Amino acid sequence: MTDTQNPARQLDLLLPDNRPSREVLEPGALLLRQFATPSAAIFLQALQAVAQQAPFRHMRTPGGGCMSAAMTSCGALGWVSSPQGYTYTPLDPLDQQPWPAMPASLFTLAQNAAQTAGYAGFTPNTCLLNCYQNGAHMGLHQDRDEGDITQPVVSLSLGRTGLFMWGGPNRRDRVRTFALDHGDVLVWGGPARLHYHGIKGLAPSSHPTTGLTRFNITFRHVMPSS
Ligand code: MD3
Ligand code: FE
Repeated sequence: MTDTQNPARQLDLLLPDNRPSREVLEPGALLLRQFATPSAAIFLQALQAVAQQAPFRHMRTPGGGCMSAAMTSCGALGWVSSPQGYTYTPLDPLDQQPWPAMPASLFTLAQNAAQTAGYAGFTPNTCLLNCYQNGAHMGLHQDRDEGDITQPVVSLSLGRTGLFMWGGPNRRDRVRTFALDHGDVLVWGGPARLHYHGIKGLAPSSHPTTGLTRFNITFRHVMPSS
């Protein structure tokens, strides 16, 4: 296939030899554009299977509000927000059943991405699935409920483009915004693991498969006692 026939090349998403691009955002943070695109349909199927067992829901927040992104989890532990705070639980509070198992396709993708970024032996035991519709966003925050920050966080974006905000170790640090597209994978570890980040909103676009919806799947290793 020539470059002009390859849609990914036309968008400069692949390197000249057709490998996905890698962008070092800063030490410990790597953006693997299009890393998951070849198998994206499989990952969307896995997401749907999880959501069939543990539906997306808008969780309440300690501040008295409600998350504008709908969420669910899979794996041994699931992330839960409630008026009492943020925590990881072995049971889905909606039905008191264990969270769905992490689909092997997703576990393997996360492990491969981590390995590519230099984190061998990533063993995520929790996977948070976020669903963004028109108007949804996620304010600047740190991910620090895991108890183990020696392992990285891996995130997979699927569907409509999201506008990602990426700051520094302090809330007041300068924030950069960039687009996360279908198939893009981020790996954050080391010094970048506790940086502030969020989702400003969705791009004025739609995706051939998911329409106006954006999904994000994050993989983490949580200390079960935390
Ligand atoms: C940087 N999700 O679920 S993914 C989250 O697109 C979350 O739904 C966003 O932030 C989303 O907590 C952003 C990219 C991401 C995820 C985790 C990180 C960036 C990160 C953890 C530490 C530093
Ligand atoms: Fe986060």
